[in-house]
Amino acid sequence: MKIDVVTIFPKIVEAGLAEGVVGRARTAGILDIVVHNLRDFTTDRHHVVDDVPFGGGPGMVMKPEPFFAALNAIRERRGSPDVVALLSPAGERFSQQGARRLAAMRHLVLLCGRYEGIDERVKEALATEEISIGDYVLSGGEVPALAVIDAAARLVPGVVGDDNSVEADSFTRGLLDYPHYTRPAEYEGRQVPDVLLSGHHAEIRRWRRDAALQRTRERRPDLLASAELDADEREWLKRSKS
Ligand code: JBZ
Repeated sequence: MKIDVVTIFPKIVEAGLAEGVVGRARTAGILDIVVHNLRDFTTDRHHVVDDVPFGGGPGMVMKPEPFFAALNAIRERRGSPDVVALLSPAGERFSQQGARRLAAMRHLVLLCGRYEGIDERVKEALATEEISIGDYVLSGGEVPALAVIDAAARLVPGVVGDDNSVEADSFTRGLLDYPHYTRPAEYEGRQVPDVLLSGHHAEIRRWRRDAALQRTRERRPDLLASAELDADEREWLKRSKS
């Protein structure tokens, strides 16, 4: 999978992509990610990327020309992308379903904004979509871009070493995860549930399934509506309703 990121803070983005699962997949050649400095696509001596807003008002707006030049360079050097996503508070909320859709693309471009916003013509003429990671105020699109890359990349075959671990992930089935424990079996007076030490694999599976369902109902009941539940799980929820 090819990904290009356009930003005025390439070091922030590179740092977020250098380690962990994504870093390893880059080294292994499974992910071909290039981070571009937007200032490299300016033509003035001072590499200015922003300007005052037409109509007045506070703050600065990112100029369109550097983004257009960056996209032209990406098309020439890297080919035509399938998706050009602008990270923006006005975008569609990113979700695991959105991650699955992007993970199936061959070439993705992510445009990061800063300042008060980006000239609307970048959205109109360059972006094929706008993505937001959630309702909180951020100072730029770099952290959202890293979140989108991480979520999508994990779903690309070979990026996560163990397919079983992706399959087991919370949200793969639309439920919260069950509680995890490792040694020691007792720590500061807190015991690991006996069933997990019992070696009874069927009972362990059942305990984990019930714990995941209980937790999801308590903390994220909204998830149950669209979770992939089998007949047993629906029955357990019905029976255990308190
Ligand atoms: C995002 C100006 O650049 C920004 C500012 C806030 C922001 C983004 C880009 S993307 N918030 C989000 O994902 O919600």
